Amino acid sequence: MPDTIIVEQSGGVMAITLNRPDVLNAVNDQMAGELRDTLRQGTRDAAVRCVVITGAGRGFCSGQDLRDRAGGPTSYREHLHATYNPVISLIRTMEKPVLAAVNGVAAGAGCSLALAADLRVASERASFIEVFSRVGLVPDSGSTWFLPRLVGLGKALELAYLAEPVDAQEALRLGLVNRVVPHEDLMAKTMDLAQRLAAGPTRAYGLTKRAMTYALRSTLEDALDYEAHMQEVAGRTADHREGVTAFLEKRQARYEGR
Ligand code: T3D
Repeated sequence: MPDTIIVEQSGGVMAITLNRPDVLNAVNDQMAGELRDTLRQGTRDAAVRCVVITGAGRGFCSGQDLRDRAGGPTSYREHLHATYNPVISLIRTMEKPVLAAVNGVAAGAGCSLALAADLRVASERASFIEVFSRVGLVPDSGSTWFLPRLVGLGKALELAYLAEPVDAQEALRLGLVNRVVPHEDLMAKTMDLAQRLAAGPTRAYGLTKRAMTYALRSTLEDALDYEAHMQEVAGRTADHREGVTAFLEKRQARYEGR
């Protein structure tokens, strides 16, 4: 049983709450391990059709627990490979929608964690800080990959150099988040969206995620080829047959994610 995170599963949605509120959900090695194992389980479990990540208390996640960094040199390369990188890779390779419900500050690797999700729903109280340079570090846990893709290189470098907070409305304007909602509605609105996605053609969503990730590093020709391959797979799913049948019968489709 994890104790740095809370995991709840219902109606096809796995909700993960980072649960170290006294330190704004700073990540220690135990939390990174529990998050990795839970995401692995969510990847494998066919009953999980959408994942939501949020934080307990007033923060989303303040990144690395700096109290574990008071003792002097450590190999950050090894630490990142062992802790954050598997978490980020699982989120990006999991063929199911992953949502971040950003309830408060998302800083450092906590900001990267939010950016790794497919969609971000932000509370009006959310903020994003590429805080790394404040402690003399480089953006990690995927921020160098996500940020320029989401906001463009110039803005990404500005956010990384200056390490100033971006509030929810500015994040929406920049394309860092998909939606901003009143704080008290955050979980209800995010869970509504998660349930809607979990009831959708989740095999097709997974293949869409794979195809778009592939397209980010390919030529148009290769992307067209890969799309055709993904469509071949989607075209053979029960959900595709159900979608076409439901259209012809003029009724709502009932997707099962297979
Ligand atoms: O290790 C490696 O492998 C390298 C990887 C690095 C990845 C990274 O994430 S590096 C970046 C690490 N994170 C930070 O540098 C952020 C540190 N936190 C802050 O700058 C601020 O807390 C915030 C801007 C996020 C929020 O500020 P504010 O004023 O809203 O809250 P606060 O008062 O600073 O924090 C509340 C409490 O949480 C406070 O404890 P206290 O005084 O009530 O006992 C604070 O010390 C604690 N806290 C916040 N963030 C962290 C933390 N404790 C440990 N580690 C933290 N990251």
